[in-house]
Amino acid sequence: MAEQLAGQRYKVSRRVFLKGCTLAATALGLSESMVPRLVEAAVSSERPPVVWLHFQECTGCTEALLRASHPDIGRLILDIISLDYHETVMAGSGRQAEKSLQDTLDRYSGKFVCVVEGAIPTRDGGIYCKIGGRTAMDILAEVGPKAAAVIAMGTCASFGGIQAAKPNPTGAVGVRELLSGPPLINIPGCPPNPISFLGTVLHYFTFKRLPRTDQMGRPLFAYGRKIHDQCERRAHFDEGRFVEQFGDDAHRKGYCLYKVGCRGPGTFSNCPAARFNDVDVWPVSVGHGCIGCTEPDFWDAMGPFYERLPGVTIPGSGGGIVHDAGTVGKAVLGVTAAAIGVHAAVGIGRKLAGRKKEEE
Ligand code: FSX
Ligand code: SF4
Ligand code: F3S
Repeated sequence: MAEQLAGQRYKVSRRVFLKGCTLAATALGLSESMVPRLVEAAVSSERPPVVWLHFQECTGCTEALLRASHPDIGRLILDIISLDYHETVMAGSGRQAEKSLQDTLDRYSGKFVCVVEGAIPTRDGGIYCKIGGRTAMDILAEVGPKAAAVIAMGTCASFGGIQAAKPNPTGAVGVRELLSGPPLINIPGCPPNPISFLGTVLHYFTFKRLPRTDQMGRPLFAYGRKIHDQCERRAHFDEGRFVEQFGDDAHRKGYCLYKVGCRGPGTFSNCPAARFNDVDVWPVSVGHGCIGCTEPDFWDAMGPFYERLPGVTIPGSGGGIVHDAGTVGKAVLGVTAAAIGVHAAVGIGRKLAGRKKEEE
């Protein structure tokens, strides 16, 4: 297996391969003993090809994946998925690109995975997003039903995103509004965390089905818990220590950002545990509140972003403490366990990286 991993077909090293699979297994909540199964599925010749469609979006989802300063994770994803069509990274263009899409649809009908990035404008016959002379609506209507599974990558493809913000001039919608038939999963976030995508893909390759989801179609492994219940500033919230203004003393001390607009109490995502990039940060850790980018209609529903999220009881505000001490204790323990889980995986990756350097 080691030779095979480091071998001809894969551009990433065995170390990166194992690190990525370990990270994905941890994010999925699988035990370390499952890593070999994920690796086996990732190197299998039976992996379905992937067709990656770009519609109405900023390409931030692909950028986040490719420029993750976990650069290895981006490379690993491109290695694991057999990418037959992706308008941003493919070498072909024009008619050649369109032909490669048609060839994939002909050869792998019912077998490929379709990833959609971006919303689909539906007003005026869908004319606000056209590729190769065809509307995004037409392309999705042709490609989507032929896919074995569809992954809506990012908040735009999941729920319409900023394009769908009021007054939604182009009639932008997410994939689920237009497509029924193949199993569909949403990986929201603007942009989403590459780990959530990697975990979903490896789950699909390994178990031949998409992971379990919530009512919004988001995988529970990544979107099953509130940001607020995993946040490292939660103790400050519970003790009533808040930033009142950006730049004040409380801000410098790292207190809770709820009063300056943090949407963590109303947002479901794994950001505090998965974090972004090799420098291990996420919005709250660098001093800005969560703006709820994984939630449907967040541009409208979560704003104004710098005012308090309504409907949250603040400890010591006269409304009583939100949880009793036991519940808080369990929540904090849960947070710590989740954070340790993912960071242990990152640690394993780093140790492997260190060992590799020593060997070199
Ligand atoms: Fe949307 Fe993705 Fe936000 Fe951008 O492609 S989720 S605008 S980061 O890029 O679709
Ligand atoms: Fe963290 Fe925001 Fe919750 Fe405060 S309100 S504990 S900063 S998620
Ligand atoms: Fe988005 Fe909030 Fe995470 S803004 S990136 S869901 S911390």
